[in-house]
Amino acid sequence: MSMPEILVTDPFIALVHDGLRRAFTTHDIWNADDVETVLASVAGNIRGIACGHTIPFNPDFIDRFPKLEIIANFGVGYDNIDADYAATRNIVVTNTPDVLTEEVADTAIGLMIMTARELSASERWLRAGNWDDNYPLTRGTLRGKKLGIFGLGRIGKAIAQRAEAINMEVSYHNRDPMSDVSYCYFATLADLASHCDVLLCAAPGGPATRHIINADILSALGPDGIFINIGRGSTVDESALIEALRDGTIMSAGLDVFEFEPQVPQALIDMDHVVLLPHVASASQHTRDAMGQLQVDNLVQWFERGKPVTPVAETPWPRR
Ligand code: NAP
Ligand code: 8YV
Repeated sequence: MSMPEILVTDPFIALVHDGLRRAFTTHDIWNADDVETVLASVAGNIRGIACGHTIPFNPDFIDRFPKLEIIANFGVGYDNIDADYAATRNIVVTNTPDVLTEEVADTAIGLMIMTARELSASERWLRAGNWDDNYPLTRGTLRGKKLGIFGLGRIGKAIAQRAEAINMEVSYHNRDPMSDVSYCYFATLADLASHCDVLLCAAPGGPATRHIINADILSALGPDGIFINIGRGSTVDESALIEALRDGTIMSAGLDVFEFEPQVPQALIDMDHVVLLPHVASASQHTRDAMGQLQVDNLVQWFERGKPVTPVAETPWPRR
């Protein structure tokens, strides 16, 4: 029997490519000289796609694959995929939840401490041979500070647990309050920002959250406020953030994600009081292997047993 044909859109870790090649006939476009030529010859036979964040899966792109059954994303965030449209075509979308939660939460806490205590800048100071002059005492501290989490989901909750362990008071904003936590809930992001000292975004991207962190929210956070983003860059109006950092509307920011990755505005790079990471929150070998295995498992389970492991909410399994 012939193996199902799978399109591979991104340069994944070896574990993913090896796992896919064992089970499927794979067509790679991430390294193709002419992607259009590859797509023209194989799109009609493609039944599954292994994707990352490089291609937007909008209706036009999805419709190029008439036999498509499943889109398996590498990552828990899938704002790159129009999952509502995929549902109308009976295509299952899968992501990689849970296996990265603890790693991302560790990174979020690390980024928050780095930002409040200027650890990147003080290391640059040492490397520049300046130890003879004491590094200036930091204005920022987490002592006695309140953490406001925008997006208290799997990752947000793991961050909250860690924040409690370092004695921060935690509150949050989601669209709806959660019944299984005792943290203070704010029905609006503006009220959360006014209440907290550190505003941390662990929310998904997509149209519902685009630019939700704007000049008004940053102004509500205030001149002693710190903004941390581990969620998605699209949630922030990056121009408004740059302005707020320039004019002291907020004190500082720690960013793992950006609006137009991999581009990082020069204005941010030129600022010494912000901490900038290249979207590495889940990027340990351990966690990326677990994500990759789950992506492969979703495709294999679908074609062997007709049952995805981790379908997203828009394309539940069994189908409604
Ligand atoms: P999750 O469990 O689905 O949590 C998302 C939370 O955001 C939920 O509590 C949800 O609550 C809230 N939310 C969603 N839309 C909202 C809106 N419009 N307004 C207010 N709250 C909203 O997802 P997760 O596993 O924690 O992952 C969260 C996100 O982290 C991912 O989508 C991804 O973008 C990002 N991420 C980044 C990295 C990185 O490398 N930096 C790594 C992994 C994940 P309600 O539904 O009640 O509103
Ligand atoms: C990955 C992420 O860096 O899971 C997510 O949503 O943003 C990260 O874990 C990304 O998916 C790999 O490109």
